[in-house]
Amino acid sequence: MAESDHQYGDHRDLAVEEDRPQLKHPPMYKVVLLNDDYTPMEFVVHILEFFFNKDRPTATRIMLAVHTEGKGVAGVYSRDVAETKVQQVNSYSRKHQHPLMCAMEAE
Ligand code: TYC
Repeated sequence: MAESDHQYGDHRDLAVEEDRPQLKHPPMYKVVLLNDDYTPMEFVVHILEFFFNKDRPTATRIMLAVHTEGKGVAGVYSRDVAETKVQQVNSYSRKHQHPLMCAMEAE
């Protein structure tokens, strides 16, 4: 036992477990496109390519899924990125006078 342990006793019998840091992954958000009757299919494909980096076959598949099922996931992002995508897509659609709606949902 070390000389310095005399005052408080030594702790060689103490079981110490490392505190595990309580880290959580940040929540992710789905960015969804909603169907409507007026936005041209080609415009939706362009949105998926330009804002969501999809290749043309993938963009076409997602657009058709939204068209037939009512909505579909364009991508999954952190909150800030999802918010920015939604804003960009909605203002771009309005600028081109299309009613396309983009929204986010917690995963
Ligand atoms: N339903 C539209 C049409 O028939 C196409 C469309 C697809 C619109 C997906 C919006 O998110 C959308 N022209």
